[in-house]
Formats: sequence, structure tokens, C-alpha cells
Amino acid sequence: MQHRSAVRTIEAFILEQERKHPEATGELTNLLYDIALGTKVVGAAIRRAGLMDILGRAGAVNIQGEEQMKLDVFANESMKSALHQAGRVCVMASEEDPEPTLLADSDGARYAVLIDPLDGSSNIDVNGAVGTIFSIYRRVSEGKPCVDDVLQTGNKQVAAGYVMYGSSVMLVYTTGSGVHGFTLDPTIGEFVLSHENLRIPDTGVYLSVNESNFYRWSRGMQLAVRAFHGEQPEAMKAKNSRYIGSLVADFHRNLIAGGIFLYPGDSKNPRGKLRLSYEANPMALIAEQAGGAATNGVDRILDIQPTELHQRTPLVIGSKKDVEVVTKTLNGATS
Ligand code: FDP
Repeated sequence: MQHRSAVRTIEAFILEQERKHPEATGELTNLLYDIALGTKVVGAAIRRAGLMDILGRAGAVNIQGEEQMKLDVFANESMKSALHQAGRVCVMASEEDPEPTLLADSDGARYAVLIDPLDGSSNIDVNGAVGTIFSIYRRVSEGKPCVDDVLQTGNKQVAAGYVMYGSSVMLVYTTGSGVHGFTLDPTIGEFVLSHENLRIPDTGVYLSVNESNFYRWSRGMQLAVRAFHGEQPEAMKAKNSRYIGSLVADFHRNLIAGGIFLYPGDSKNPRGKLRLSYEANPMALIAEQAGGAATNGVDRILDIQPTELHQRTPLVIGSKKDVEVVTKTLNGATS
């Protein structure tokens, strides 16, 4: 008699998926599991952060010129060590490090990983939701791993995901066949399948954007946001504004309930704020796999060739029809 457990752990689920691909070696499964383990360590530290002295700034300034916080450093080190141990990853790039880190150069190290170890870090001091984002590529280098391994277009990602440290800890990932969500059960310390095959509604109810930049946006972007405010109620119902200021948390809400997240370029920062390779690309793959869309306003995010590791990009991501409203409005405003 076949026994079916009510609880499906992330490990069991990934193995189940892998069995559908007889050619799979299990390496990717193990790598996803390494990442899940790293995020459990980060999540545990975040839960204790208010009690331990790790909330304050570490004093260092990261490559983006932002003050690095102690938790940023901790999260970066924890993820690196989780990825280093098993020798599956040849090179890792992180928001916190100016250059990619070489982890292994053996033939067994077939993957390159990019991470934003602690996204939304300005939320830490106020006990707000933060996240970890990851993106996995197949190594392209022969011989010594190099920067090309982490400078691939998003459409080459073999897997991508994020962990949100919120009221509960959730891991959401895709390997290119749907998007699945797991919630950490703290009593057993396992990520348990809670959201199988997530689909984002075609039209969303939420608008997530930092409106303090409104007067620095292009005319087209201002028009699109006014449309979402319900300026023409006969054409579009007004959306609810929700902005946490943490890409993972804002995106996650919109993925579940439907909505659009915008971080456009503006007169001060023409390329916006978010990073293409370890923020926009992984989220774009998840959005598309869930039936949504992601662009920089003109081009599909996943088709943009990165030229430098910490490159920024404007980001318009979420429910498909809402993303179309922005691209059409931007197009109309320039034509
Ligand atoms: P943070 O700087 O706090 O790490 O990745 C950058 C990011 O957060 C995103 O998570 C978030 O969506 C955005 O910046 C918030 O930027 P603003 O404060 O400019 O709105």
C-alpha cells in the first residue's frame, strides 16, 4: 500500500519533481536544498535580531555606497557558507560583494549563483519584512570560473526564488515549470509545501511604488500611475496602494493577491534602483512562470544582457494586464 504523507517537505517535493526528468543528476535538487538551509540560518538570526546586538550598522559601506548592516554581513556570510560546503557552486555573486567569489573550480561545480542576501534591509530596524533572493545559472566557463558565469541573461536561469522573512518564513521558487511556495514549520524546522503552482491574477488589486519619486518620473510613468489611482474610473478601477519598501515582501503580496510593483527610472537615477541580475531577473522568472510579466518599461527583463554585475534596471513587474497598461502608456507618451 502506498503511504501518502499529508506533509510534503521541500526536499520531498523537489525530489518528486526531479523524478519527472530522468536525465536529472540531482545536483540542482541538492543545491536548492543548500539554499533552503542557508536561509533557515538567516531566518533564525532575523528572529533573534531584536534581542542580540546585530541590529546596528556594521560600519562598512557596500559596493552600492549603502551603509552595510550587521545582519547584511551575517546573511551574506551564511549564504556563502551554505553554498560553499558541498562544492556544487563554482562562483557566487552577491549584492554585498564588489566582485564575484570563486567557491570551487572542480568539474562537479556546475552552477553559478547570484544572491541578494538581505533584501529590503531598511526594514530591519523597524521589525519589518525582509527577504533573500537567489538566482541559479549553469556554468558557462571552461576551466576557471569567471564573471561570464554570473553575467548571463535572465532567460538562462535554471532556477530562481526568494525567501520572505515575514509573519512566517516562506520560500518560493521555480525551476521553469511553475512556481511553488513553502512555509517554514518552526516546530519541525522544515519548509512544507503550502502553495503549489501559484498563479498571479491577470489584473491585480494592488499598486506598489515609492510615490515620493513621482515628480522625477517621466510623463508616461506619471500617467500610468494616475491611471492606477483611478483617474479614469470607466477605464480602470482604482488600485489599493501598498508599499513596504522591500521588493520581496511587496512582490510576494502581489503574486498572491494580484498587483503591480514599479521601480521606474527617474531624473535623478535613470536606471532606477534595483539590480538586474540578482533582484529583477529572479523575480521576473517567477512572475512569468506564475503567468505575470516583467519589463523595464520597454524590454522584457529576462532578455536584457547584463554588462556589469551590479547593473541597475527600471522594473515593472506583476499582473500581466497591469504591466501592459504601463508599457502601452509609456509607448503612447513617447510616440
Ligand atoms: P533596500 O534598499 O532597503 O534593500 O533592494 C533595494 C530595496 O530595498 C528593495 O527591496 C525595495 O523595493 C527598494 O529598495 C526600496 O527603495 P526605496 O526606499 O527607494 O523605496
